[in-house]
Amino acid sequence: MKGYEAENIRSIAIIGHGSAGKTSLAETIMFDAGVTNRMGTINDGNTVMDFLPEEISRQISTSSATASLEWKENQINIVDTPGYQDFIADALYALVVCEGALLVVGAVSGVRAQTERLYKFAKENNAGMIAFVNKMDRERADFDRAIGEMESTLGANPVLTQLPIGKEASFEGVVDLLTMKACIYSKDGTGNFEEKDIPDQLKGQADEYREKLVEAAAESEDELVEKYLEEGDLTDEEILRGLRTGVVTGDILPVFCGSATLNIGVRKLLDGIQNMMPSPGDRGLITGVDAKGNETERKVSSDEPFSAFVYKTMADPFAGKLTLFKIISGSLKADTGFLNSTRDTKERFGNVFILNGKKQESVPVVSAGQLAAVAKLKETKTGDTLSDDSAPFVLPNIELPAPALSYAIVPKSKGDEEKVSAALARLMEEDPSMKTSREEETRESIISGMGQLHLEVTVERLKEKFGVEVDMKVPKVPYKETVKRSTKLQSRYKKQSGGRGQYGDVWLEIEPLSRGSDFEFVNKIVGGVVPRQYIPAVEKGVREAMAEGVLAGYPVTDLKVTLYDGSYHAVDSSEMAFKIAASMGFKKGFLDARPILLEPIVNLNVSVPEDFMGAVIGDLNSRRGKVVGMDPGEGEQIVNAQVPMAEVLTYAPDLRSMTEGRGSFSLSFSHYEETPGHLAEKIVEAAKGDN
Ligand SMILES: Nc1nc2c(ncn2[C@@H]2O[C@H](COP(=O)(O)OP(=O)(O)O)[C@@H](O)[C@H]2O)c(=O)[nH]1
Ligand SMILES: [Mg+2]
Repeated sequence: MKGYEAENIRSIAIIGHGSAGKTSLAETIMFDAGVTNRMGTINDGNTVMDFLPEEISRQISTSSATASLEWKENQINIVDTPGYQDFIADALYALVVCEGALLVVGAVSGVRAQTERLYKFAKENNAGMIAFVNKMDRERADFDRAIGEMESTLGANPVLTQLPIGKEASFEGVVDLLTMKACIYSKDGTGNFEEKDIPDQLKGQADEYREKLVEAAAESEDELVEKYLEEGDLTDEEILRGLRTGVVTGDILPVFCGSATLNIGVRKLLDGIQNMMPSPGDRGLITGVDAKGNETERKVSSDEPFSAFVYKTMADPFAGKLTLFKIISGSLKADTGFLNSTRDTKERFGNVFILNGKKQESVPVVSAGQLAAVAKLKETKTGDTLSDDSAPFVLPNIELPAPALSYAIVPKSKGDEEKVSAALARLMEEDPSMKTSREEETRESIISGMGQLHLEVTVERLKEKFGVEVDMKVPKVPYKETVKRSTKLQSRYKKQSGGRGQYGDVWLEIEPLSRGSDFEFVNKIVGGVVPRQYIPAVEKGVREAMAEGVLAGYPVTDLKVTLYDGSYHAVDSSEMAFKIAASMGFKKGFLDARPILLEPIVNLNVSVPEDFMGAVIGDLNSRRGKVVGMDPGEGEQIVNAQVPMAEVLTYAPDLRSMTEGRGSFSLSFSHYEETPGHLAEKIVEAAKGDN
């Protein structure tokens, strides 16, 4: 690959819902551009972009993949992204580094929930967009409906650049509204086409949409509007210029169509990418902060100091770590180093690569606007900014959606705990949307992620890459125990049979405290009836009993224990004896003080389209949830509720099926509340069974 200047580079994130045909389209694009000489398929598991074992076995993309190719005078970089919400992090990072987004919409499926989410994020990132209506060869393909949904659901301004010729099994090509020719593709997958006159039955429609296309081009620039109004037409160059301006400003969404697997319409799409998509410089100045934290700007140009943004990390236990980044400014030579300006550490590396899926091409230098990769960096993570040592520059990282689902993981073979946590740490390097934690209260290792599929794939990766096998379990609820009334008791621990005995004697009062008060220990001993040196042992005995739990093995909270009387033996008393007396006494008193179980309550914010509101609220009621408020959002409602954690451990898949994938939610801990009696009984029973 020769070195291209920024204005001749197009970096495109291919986005859209799962199964729209993004990976297949990427494969065909690479074939048409001569990168490969044979088209792989999803079914055969031999595409360039879906190369991970889990992608081949599941036939879906779980990770983004990058390829660089040459098309006419340009270099086109494509980042094929996963379409499922579970793997959205990769799609979001791709949209940060690509100026352009290619929105793939299935001709049968139309616009889906995930299409909407990704479209919205692409807009927020000022990506210039064009759309490709794919699978025109499929049964029930409906081009017009797909266009209608772009307007109504996405709120986009679709501008047709083509009309499909035929559909379903008889789909054979497109009318190119730019050249006003019919392009009839050969059906052998070569992507070759013949230019013919527009068929009679499409002529009227073609004229109508040609006019709309020229109007849309004219409207994006004042100069073009004037000319169009005066002369009634624009030259081909002017039309392309106008369309490109409309794409860069985000005012229009030019639409192409075809079939990825039959290689129909893809060459025309590549021309469209080259002619209409923004180049890296079209984003204008890039704003970040310098070493002192002051706002500063960079021009996308090789003349500026080096800076780059890391959009992907691939961890391979054998080949080592590969870091993928987009060069914002300056250039980078092989066998040098840079500053990780986010972490303020220097990194060194050998080769600089340009990627085609997992294939690496080593290049001597890369410059502004390029996507490239280096291997074996020590500290760099996805979302970091890299800079020239002498000119630190830091871009903000993106905010990923909060994890939606958690599981406890248990190694299949005992003793693998450390191996598992080391492997998880490595996986987190490449997957910023995965989180791990240790729940001290339930003594479980937890992994949290975007959804069921995400966590299942994570567990698969543990096995594939690191050879550790784990089971996923619904995590335990961190219940707590407390009491509802006060009680007083004496507890005497005495062993006096030969030799030195044991003697400790305490009088304790146990009183409930309000929620969230934790624990208070009060010493009211007067006159040394319990000698001073034994008091800490008494408190320790109580604390140990509390940590172990009395009712069902959950930690005790929200109460006060007062030591108000006792007695001792000059020879037999010891710290140990007082600790045991206190611990036994506490347990006895606790059971006498109307013990209850407390359960964690979470704040749940659910975003749903209006149509699903009723179902979601009804479901929350059946989960013992209380709706505390509703905020109208854009075309949707946000339901704020408080729900017992025990009822929403698997809310992610449930909400998904309840809302056809269109609902999303976030969850945070709120407070503890008494568990209703009948449920508490069951939990106590279950705890007895465990022991
Ligand atoms: N008939 C037909 N099938 C397609 C087309 N594009 C993709 N597919 C099939 O649709 C499925 C999903 O494709 P894939 O490329 O994995 O979609 P992605 O999830 O968007 O990457 C695969 O079985 C493909 O073979 C197309 O244009 N026509
Ligand atoms: Mg895919």
